[in-house]
Amino acid sequence: MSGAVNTIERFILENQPDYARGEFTNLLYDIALAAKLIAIKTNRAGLVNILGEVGEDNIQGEKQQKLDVYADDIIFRMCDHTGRLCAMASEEREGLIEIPDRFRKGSYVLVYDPLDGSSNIDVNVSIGTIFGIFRAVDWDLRGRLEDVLQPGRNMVGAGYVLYGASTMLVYSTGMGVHGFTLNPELGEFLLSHPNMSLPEPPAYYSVNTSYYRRWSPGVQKYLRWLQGQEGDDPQLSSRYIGSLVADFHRNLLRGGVFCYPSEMNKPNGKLRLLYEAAPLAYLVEQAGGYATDGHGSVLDIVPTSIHQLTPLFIGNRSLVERVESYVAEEEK
Ligand code: FDP
Repeated sequence: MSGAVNTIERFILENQPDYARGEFTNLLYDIALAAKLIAIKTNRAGLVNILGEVGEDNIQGEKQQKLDVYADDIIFRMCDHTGRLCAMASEEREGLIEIPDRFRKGSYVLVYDPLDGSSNIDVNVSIGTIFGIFRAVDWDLRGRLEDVLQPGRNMVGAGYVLYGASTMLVYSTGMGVHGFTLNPELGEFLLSHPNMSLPEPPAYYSVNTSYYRRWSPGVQKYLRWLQGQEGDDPQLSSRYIGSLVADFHRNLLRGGVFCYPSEMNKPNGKLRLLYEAAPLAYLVEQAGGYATDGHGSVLDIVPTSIHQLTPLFIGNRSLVERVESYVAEEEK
């Protein structure tokens, strides 16, 4: 074999700043290990169903867990006792997740969606985990709500894991976006996509067009522009999986825009700001792109609650900025 094998552990270690104490680096390892455990389970999703439905006992007499609950539990248990975090927030849990009193607390905060795209789990379509990392607001105190309610702009790292034809972990700590593919024989994430950036010209737009009638006139006009009906044709093709991580990943590799706009009866759309939109907005900026809620950068929105929703348009800057101008035009 020629050349060095660049594992995620090696890459993270080699890229940590000289002053690093290892706390942040080790947190990334913890997430990578949780991702491997979740990947093992998602790869067996069909088999698990054959062996027993959710809610029934499996052959060991244990209760079968839903995959998203399982993924949440793995991440929580991987991170609760390490002394690296002072708080967490998860899509699967209502309130702030405090570090149990019996454990030392750390100075970082983890927000995560353990298994995004849950409607795709049972049909063997790609799903993913999304995460974002903040520094605690006050390092001396145990975790408080204000530690998680920070704008995406304050993130010190973010990433996702895609459980697809292969498992990939893509992350950034503010020095570019790097992708690793899980080698199942080695059980290691290997560097496969260094320095990812959104290609130009972009190839795709991704949106659930069946909601067209529920959008504002500005967003409807934007869709027509994406389709080349408004002149200045961006020459895009359409792809929509309906799994945010998978749609985002494809567009990161090929160039494009993913949209989940607000709707007449859903003024803030469907996606969650803190642990879905903001981490991907952080990544997309690192890859040279942009994410907006239609009015301004998603990274500047200060959350007021853990499960807050936001409209999302994310991808190549040239495509995303156009929606802001159409929305501004309609609001004049
Ligand atoms: P899901 O409902 O399957 O969990 O985050 C929610 C999400 O998936 C995203 O992954 C996905 O992009 C979106 O919802 C799909 O929503 P629609 O079915 O309304 O298009």
